[in-house]
Amino acid sequence: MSDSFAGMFEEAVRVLRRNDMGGWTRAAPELYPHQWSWDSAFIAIGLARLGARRAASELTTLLDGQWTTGKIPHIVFNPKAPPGSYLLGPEHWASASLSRSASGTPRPTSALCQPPVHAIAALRIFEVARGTADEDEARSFLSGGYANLLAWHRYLATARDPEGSGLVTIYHPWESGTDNSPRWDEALANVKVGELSPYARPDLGFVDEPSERPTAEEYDRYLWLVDLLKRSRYDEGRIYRSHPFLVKDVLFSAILVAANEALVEISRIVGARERDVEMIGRWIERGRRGLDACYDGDLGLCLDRDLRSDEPLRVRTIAGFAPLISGCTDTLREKLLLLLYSGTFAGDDRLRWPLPPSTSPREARFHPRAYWRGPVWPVISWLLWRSLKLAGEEGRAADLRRSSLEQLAAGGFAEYFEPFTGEPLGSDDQSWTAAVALDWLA
Ligand code: 2M8
Repeated sequence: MSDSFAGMFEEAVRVLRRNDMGGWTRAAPELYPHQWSWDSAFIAIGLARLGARRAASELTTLLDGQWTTGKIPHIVFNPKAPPGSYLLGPEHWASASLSRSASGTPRPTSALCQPPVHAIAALRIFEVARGTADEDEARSFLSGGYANLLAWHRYLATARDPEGSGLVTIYHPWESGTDNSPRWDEALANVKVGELSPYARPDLGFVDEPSERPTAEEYDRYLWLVDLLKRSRYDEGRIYRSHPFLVKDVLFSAILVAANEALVEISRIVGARERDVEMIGRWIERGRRGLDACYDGDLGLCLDRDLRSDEPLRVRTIAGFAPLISGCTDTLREKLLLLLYSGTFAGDDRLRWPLPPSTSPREARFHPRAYWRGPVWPVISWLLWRSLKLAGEEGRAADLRRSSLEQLAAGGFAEYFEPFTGEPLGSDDQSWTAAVALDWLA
């Protein structure tokens, strides 16, 4: 561990212990009192550094919430969370009563999903445990979880991609994990909000300023989209026919390719059938082809596509670097890296640290404090760092890691950071931030 970050590892452990709910971890102490899907995957990656058993239980408790369709819901609820502490509780989603596929889960769940970091996390637990006393434990966790992970990826490759495009369709900005990113502005603008019951915003009580959270207009649309999904009884066919927000998400799709690469390795470790391995291989190829087709030569980025308007969503955000995460040709990687380190992203000389902001500061809709519209997110930095390492970009990966740790040393384990000042924003003691720090420091 590097001396200059002495004490940070222990601090990160303290945050994860504070948020430990007994076998699983809430995403943040107050703002997010439940178990979130991709948060838990990142948390498991961090916890792997403390032992396989607790890291594995982070994922198995999440997988207990899996629907029979294979979907891993974006929230598995905490039965002990104070009533009203999070805007949409289990009673609002009513998942088990509206959909038979959600009825068998021990804890209630939401009905959306989030990017599939889980297989990457599961493999990481094994890799860290390999050659230690935890190896058998990690191997049996992989054997137990393999079928769930395969069912999850199959759900994404089929129900979420009936076109066979290699790209995942999302039904709600929350599914992207980058909720208020300008990626979704145009598609959301086409959603006509109907009659909504009045609602309060508990989230605004847990941050310093309302500008750090999505706007009232955005929230109206978020809630209206959930209402429409409920009316479809969360049935994929009905949603596909009638839902006004259907978007091919390039970041989600790229994470799926990376997760499928991890699943191939897992399938070998657990001795899965050869035809599974071949099928996953086909998903990987299809995913890369789909992402290639989304590359926009003018912006030099990969763009999401609105299926309702059949138009690409033209805005420069971190999601545009999706092919770095999925893996791509050397030529495309070179082009993307040039842009990533240019003044349009991490090379902007006003930045406190050379870390990629969630939205390019050169975009008119960039906002340095507004959540996914500009701030730097350590988990995204971690994903890019991992991709750089896999691509053999050791020097760039090392710099990104160091700058990220400097950001955390100065601002703590915040949810996200103002890119120019480094000010910590959103929630304090955010679990996934502490988790990626553990992985970087171990
Ligand atoms: C944020 O999203 C939730 C809705 O899912 C919210 O704002 O209430 C996002 O940053 C998302 O990516 C993250 O998983 C979640 C919990 O950290 O918070």
